[in-house]
Amino acid sequence: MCYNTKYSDINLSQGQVLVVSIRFGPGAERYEVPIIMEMNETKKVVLSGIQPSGTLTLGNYLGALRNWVKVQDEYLCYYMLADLHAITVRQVPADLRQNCFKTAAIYLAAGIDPNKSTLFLQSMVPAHSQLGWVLDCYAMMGELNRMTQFKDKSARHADNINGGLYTYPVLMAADILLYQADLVPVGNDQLQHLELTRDIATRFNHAYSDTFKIPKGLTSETGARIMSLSDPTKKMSKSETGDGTIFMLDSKDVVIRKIRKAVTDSDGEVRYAEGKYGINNLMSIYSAVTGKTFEEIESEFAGKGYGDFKSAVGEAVADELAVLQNEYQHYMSDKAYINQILIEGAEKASYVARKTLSKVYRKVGFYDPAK
Ligand code: ATP
Ligand code: LTN
Repeated sequence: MCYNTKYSDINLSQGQVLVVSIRFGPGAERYEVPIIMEMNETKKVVLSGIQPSGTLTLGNYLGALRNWVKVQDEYLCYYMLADLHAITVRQVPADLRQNCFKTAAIYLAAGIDPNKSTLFLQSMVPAHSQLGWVLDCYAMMGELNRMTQFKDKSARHADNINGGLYTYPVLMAADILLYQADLVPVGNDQLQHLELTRDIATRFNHAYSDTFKIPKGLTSETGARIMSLSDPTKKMSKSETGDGTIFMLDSKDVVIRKIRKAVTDSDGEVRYAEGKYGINNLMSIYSAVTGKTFEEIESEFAGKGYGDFKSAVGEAVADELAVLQNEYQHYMSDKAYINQILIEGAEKASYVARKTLSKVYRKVGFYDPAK
């Protein structure tokens, strides 16, 4: 039997992979055959990920997620839930499962559009672990010893300094290189890992022949490094408990309260200056959310105290998050939809990742009886 189906309403852009499932078979017995169509790749490729190790923070949003949404039309984007990375720190299994699902809903609520970008769960694409192992053999201990995130996290989790925590940046390199990514939108704290990715890729390309694209970071001017409200010399992070972190799902009251309590100096003047860590941080947040420059913010609050400024920051952040929280509730009530997105996303991602992996396997000399 032959069906001629017109896909006139499917707008497949250059480089996107389309997975079509055809259902056939009598009665309730149905078979699904995925067919993958691929357009010639011309758009630049973007890949990024966030660990689903808790509720995402304002730092994750302003430093990463919001920028992912902005570049979706221009680039061919792969956005991952980095669950393999999350287990480098002990997770409660039920919480990790739930956080994966919730983070997928947050990605969608923030505006990641599965018709434009591939949204997937890292553990569903085995090529990440497979390439990660190969690249472990091309990363030097001296390089890994220099990683500041490893040093920070091993100090914070002194009872669990495991091998995964140490080789974490190599798995991140595998994530990026599998998709031949040109650009990686991340916050400033990840630039050292990105530099290592470039070094590993260059080393591999020199040892064999050109295999990997050498990626570049993509950081935003504002929001690339949001600091903790309770200690503005430290990065705001989802694993910090207490009032220093604003979570994307915090209610308006909580956001306003946390910002009101934010640590500031005693100078009393809203201006961006060396050493005014707390105010600088609030100005960065306000600037990222409202689009106002530091000069505009300084003149808006000239002659006013920190109280007025903090109220304005609180309102602006809460309003931005409220829109997203509404969408989030909507997605959370549609489990089947999210599951379907994750299944399709993993199929599309696997297709692309497998191509790079088999190239790598061939180059390093693994025997393939089929060839
Ligand atoms: P954890 O506390 O579990 O280590 P995290 O909050 O630091 O996590 P990640 O999953 O490591 O978040 O980071 C995901 C993305 O969010 C990365 O691109 C990272 O650069 C960005 N990011 C995280 N925290 C901030 C921050 N405070 N400011 C700007 N960007 C951030
Ligand atoms: N290491 C990142 C999360 C992450 C990532 C990636 C970011 C894992 N794989 C690939 C960009 C590209 C972090 O801890 N912030």
